[in-house]
Amino acid sequence: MNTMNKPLPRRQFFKGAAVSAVAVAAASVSRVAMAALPEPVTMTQASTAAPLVPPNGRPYNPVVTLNGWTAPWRMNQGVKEFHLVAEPVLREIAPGMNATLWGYNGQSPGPTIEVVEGDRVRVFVTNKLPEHTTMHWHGQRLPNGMDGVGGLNQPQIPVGKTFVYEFEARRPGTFMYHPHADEMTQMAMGMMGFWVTHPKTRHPLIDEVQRDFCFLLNAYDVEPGASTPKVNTMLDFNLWTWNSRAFPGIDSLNVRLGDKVRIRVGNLTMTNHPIHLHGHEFVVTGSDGGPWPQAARVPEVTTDVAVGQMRQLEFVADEPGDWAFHCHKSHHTMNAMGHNVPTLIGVEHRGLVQKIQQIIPDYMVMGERGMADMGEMEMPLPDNTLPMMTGTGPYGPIEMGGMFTTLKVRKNQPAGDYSDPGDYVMPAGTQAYAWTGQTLQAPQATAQPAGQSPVELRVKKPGTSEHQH
Ligand SMILES: [Cu+2]
Repeated sequence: MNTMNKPLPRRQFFKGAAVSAVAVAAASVSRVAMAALPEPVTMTQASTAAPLVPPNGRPYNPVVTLNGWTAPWRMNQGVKEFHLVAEPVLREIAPGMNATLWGYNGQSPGPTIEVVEGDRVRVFVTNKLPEHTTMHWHGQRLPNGMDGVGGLNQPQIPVGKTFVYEFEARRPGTFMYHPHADEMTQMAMGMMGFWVTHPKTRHPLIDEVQRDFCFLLNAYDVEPGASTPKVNTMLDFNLWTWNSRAFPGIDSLNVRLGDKVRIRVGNLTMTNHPIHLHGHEFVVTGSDGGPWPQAARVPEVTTDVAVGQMRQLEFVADEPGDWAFHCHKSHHTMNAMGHNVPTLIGVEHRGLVQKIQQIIPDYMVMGERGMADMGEMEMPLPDNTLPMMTGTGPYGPIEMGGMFTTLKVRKNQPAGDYSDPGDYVMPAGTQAYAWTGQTLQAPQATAQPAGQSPVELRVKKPGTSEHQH
């Protein structure tokens, strides 16, 4: 898995910020300079960026976007200004596979936007796509004309144009953004991003946490060997991703033992995802509807995130180890190539192989003892294609792809350090092991309860008289 904490390439942004400072000072003389947009920040990597500690405005504990980053802003006379550029991007889904997607500022998803309850926010959206777009701010309270449904609330943003959205972030919570224009295409191509509004003061239903992670659930249908998603797919997606990354490309969530952890998840796929954490129970503390009342919070180890929903999972990471964290739909923890393979479990067809190979020289036996062989097989794949299940752990292939990663809980992970601590070293005597002693005979149920006659089975077939067996 990739290491984290790559610094943001912020030089471009600060160059823009410096220009704007001049513009603000000269506002009375130059309206043209005032109109200068904040320089868009472009991200070239798919690694997890370090949290962006707010350089101005109200302080807060920033989130960490899994395989993503937070957009820097320009403070302009008390307004936080962001600049999102909708454009074609190249996204590494996992090492060995790049997808040609549409996104924002160089990546899909776009950067996370973090603001504080009560902040005035101005977002410039520049359209560098080959077709029109808009931006919808999912879950926000805002004026109707800022809601971004093309045709309903505003004209579409034409190719090459910039629109401005401005509103106050009225509710603290977990939100997302995406186009409301040619949605099926634009979301199938990866256009989306996360939005977090931090509370401005202590909120009775929003706890302070040491680690605050966020990511979006998304899915693509990319033919093996291709790189552009099929945009008309409705059901049969073959790449199940978190923030447009598939395991083993998804970074681990690295925390310190005893940390209170929040994980914010939003679903922009076309199906539901039961998100499952090993080794701990969590409570769902809120959604895009806001913080949940205490009475609505129950312990869970899996929570379903339906289409268009967001959930906040919270727990104390008090069990050290490398804990699996994944979608519980087993076909969502697989990559492409897992589809349309017939079930061959129990089918002995090795005798046929030589005959078939006379016709199809590359023919291979697959799956007659289960599919686990696939995790180890060195099968030639088309270029730019992920094997079906590829992650490797300290004890062998993990046999997962797709929506899978790990929560790494370590006693000596320093506070604020998000780097990957490596594999967990288990204390002696705490790991399952191969049994080498005598195999015990399992006790058997007696054939019939004492003192009773054998059970009779009567079958009545349609159109026949009753038979006794
Ligand atoms: Cu799923």
